[in-house]
Amino acid sequence: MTRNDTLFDRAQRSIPAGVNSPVRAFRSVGGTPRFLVRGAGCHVWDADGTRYIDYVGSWGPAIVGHAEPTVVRAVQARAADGLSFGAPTELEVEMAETLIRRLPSLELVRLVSSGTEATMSALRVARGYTGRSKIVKFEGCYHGHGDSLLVKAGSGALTFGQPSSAGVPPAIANETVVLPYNDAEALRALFAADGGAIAAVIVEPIAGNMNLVRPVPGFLETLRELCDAHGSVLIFDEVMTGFRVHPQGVQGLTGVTPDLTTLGKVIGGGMPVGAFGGKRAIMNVVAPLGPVYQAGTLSGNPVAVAAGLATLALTEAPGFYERLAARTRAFCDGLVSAARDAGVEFCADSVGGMFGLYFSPRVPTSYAEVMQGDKERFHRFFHAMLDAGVYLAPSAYEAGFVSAAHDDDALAATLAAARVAFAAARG
Ligand code: KE4
Repeated sequence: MTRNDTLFDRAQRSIPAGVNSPVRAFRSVGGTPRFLVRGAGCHVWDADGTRYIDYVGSWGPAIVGHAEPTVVRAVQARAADGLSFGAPTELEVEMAETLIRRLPSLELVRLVSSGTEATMSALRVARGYTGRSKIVKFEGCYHGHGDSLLVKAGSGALTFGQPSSAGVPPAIANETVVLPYNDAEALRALFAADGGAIAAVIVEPIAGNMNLVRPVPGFLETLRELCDAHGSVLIFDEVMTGFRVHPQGVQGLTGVTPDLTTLGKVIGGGMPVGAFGGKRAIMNVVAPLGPVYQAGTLSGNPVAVAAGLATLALTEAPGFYERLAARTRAFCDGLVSAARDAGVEFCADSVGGMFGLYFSPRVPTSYAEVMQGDKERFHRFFHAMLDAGVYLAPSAYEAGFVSAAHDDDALAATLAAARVAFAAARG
């Protein structure tokens, strides 16, 4: 029994499936989850002392690497003055001003403690602002575990084959319309039939929870056009893509401007910070300004915000995003070359510091195409890479992440491991 095995047995006696978030349980890839004890730069260590090159990065937050010294010092200094007050602090004003400065579509923004809180709050704001109830989401997109959004969701829900969760009352689920991602015509038809009843369309503007799936040309523009025509609120869920794929997220990359944006992950740098915001006219409905209630004991928590601000400051270094995108692209190109040499059908895609790996003939543009990928091959590849000291997301339906701390040595070691792992994956 390894330390990981012992800890996993112990954890399952007190925590459902031994984990505090389902995707961590390794249920789809099999085997024992690694109990991580330390991170530094692009590396993490597990309870048995094994070191891994980390391409999960806490599912996106670790964009500057683990235990980055300036981030750690910011947290230590802030914590020394008290952890939380439940009162306004200057630091959360600085965070709000930073987000507004970096995302021009934001006029007012509220901080929360997770991406789930951000998306559930944004939906309530859209419903309160429009007076309508119906929302539209897309199959394979994951927006956290709010009731209205656990309908044909991605990420862990998709990984375990329960895209629509038990426990969501039909009365709530029936207010959520799910369409195929990238299917603009299906959206046109829905709005033609029911546009006046639609409060909001929420979308991952680059999907990362059914693996990485880009919007096809015109898809986001169509969302914008139809929401304008029917008075519906367009919500870009940039919890994963915000400050990850571009200095201004997908809205900066594409020029398509949402009415509301949800954020998380990078803006907390590994500490619990989320945010929702957008047009002042819409955000004016948020309590206590307006009638839409939303609250949080630890919202804007100064220690968490200190980590986020220090992380965001590091991403503003000259050339940060260019270097991150180039490194991520080199990672993908190297894997494609290794797979070709091993005679394995494989492709990869990346946008900024986020990537997708597919055991498929071509990069998928829809949920249906993602589902045609060779999941068993991925599982064999995942474990061969894990055994070689490379920690990938334990699911064929997750995007992966490169950080500013992934250097040439880490990339070379990863590609050396991949040459062996693809041969193992071939089966
Ligand atoms: P959190 O509540 O997990 O902070 O954020 C929910 C969320 C919302 N929107 C998007 C686009 C997201 O990707 C997420 C969370 N992402 C997953 C990873 N695919 C978190 C990992 C997990 O659930 O443990």
